[in-house]
Amino acid sequence: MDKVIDHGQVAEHNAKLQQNLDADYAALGSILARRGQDIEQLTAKAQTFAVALPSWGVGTGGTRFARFPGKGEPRDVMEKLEDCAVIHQLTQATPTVSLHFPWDKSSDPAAMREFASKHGLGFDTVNSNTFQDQANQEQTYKFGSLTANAKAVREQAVAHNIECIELGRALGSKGLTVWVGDGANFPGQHNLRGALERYLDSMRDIYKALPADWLMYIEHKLFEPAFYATTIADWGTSYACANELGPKAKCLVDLGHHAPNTNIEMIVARLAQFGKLGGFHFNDSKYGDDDLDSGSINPFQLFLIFNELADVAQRDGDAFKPSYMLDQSHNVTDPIESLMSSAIEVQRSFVQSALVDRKALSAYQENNDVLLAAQTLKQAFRTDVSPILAMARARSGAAIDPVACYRATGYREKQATLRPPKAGASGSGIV
Ligand SMILES: [Mn+2]
Repeated sequence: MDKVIDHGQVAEHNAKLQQNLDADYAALGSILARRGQDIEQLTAKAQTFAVALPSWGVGTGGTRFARFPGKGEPRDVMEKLEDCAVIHQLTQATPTVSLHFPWDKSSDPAAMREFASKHGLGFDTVNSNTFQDQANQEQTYKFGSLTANAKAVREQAVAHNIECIELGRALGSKGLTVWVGDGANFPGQHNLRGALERYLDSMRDIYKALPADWLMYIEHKLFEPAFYATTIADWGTSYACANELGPKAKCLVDLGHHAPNTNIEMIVARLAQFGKLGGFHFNDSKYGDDDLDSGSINPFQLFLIFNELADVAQRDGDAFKPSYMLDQSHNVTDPIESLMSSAIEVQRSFVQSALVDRKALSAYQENNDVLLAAQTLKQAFRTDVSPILAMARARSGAAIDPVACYRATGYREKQATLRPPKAGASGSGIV
């Protein structure tokens, strides 16, 4: 398999760190053994973890105010795939890429498939975009897309989503994520119930076009760009719509798309209980939809979400396979470094959730031993599983310290020469 980074450079980097890692791993192994946990099992589990990369995340995202692009950013979808290949090579935790159309529309999908498979990458769910107008587009989405009053606008938005399914099919994707910014900025702007009725009518047309083995993910978001009433604002609306549409429609939870202090792990539990939890867009936020790096603000929340997922896995076994994707905007960091660190943070929560003694937790809950129930979770969360994550990477051929290894390769500096800025480079917005 081709590598973007020379394999020898990764091996050289790992050789320098292996001895210290072995010592840290042995020390953690003894701590876990005293708790009756087998570090080897946890490492094997860590090696199974996978989260999809957003193609739009490898470029600087920017905010509503400005965008300050970095050097050597990808200018088209093939260069985005190249950066994704670096992230996967150094972490072995990101084997798929989620594309966004029309940003990633290519005249040569065969070349994309070939590059991806040569670098061990596959294609995750595809994302449609009816939240901005494209050049030469007939109808405008200024007053909505799937919910618009005008039939011609709705038809254009539906046709775009169906085209996304076709583009995804050609690449081996198995799902379509639909997020719309539709809503109202003023009371009275539109009929609240009418907008949702039109949304459902449009979504039914898209649903009909889903291949048999595809899922449709409904992504809700509290606000922005509609600041008064967003049509799909919350998990309740998302759940009701997924139910209306049918078994191939599921709900997608983007961590940043909630009001501050919302109990997101409880939303996860509810959606899982009723069979509608489809997947996640991981990121973090302090105020609104900040799209900060996963686990950078509230790592305990991320852990508690994975604790709920571990509970579901215990009940339903391997049948439960939610889709995991990072969805972040990188404004002041190198996007490759942020995505590698974030993939590892999500993987960290995944491994920490496996440390929870579920039998003990159930017993404490049964006996109303509140303190020890809470401490059972806290003990797992406080355990530094970094040596497990690093060992999983070393054994999978990735880098023990991905950011340090990446910096040592000089990849970004090289791209700054190879990728001079060009007009009309593809977008890297956020959703
Ligand atoms: Mn999202």
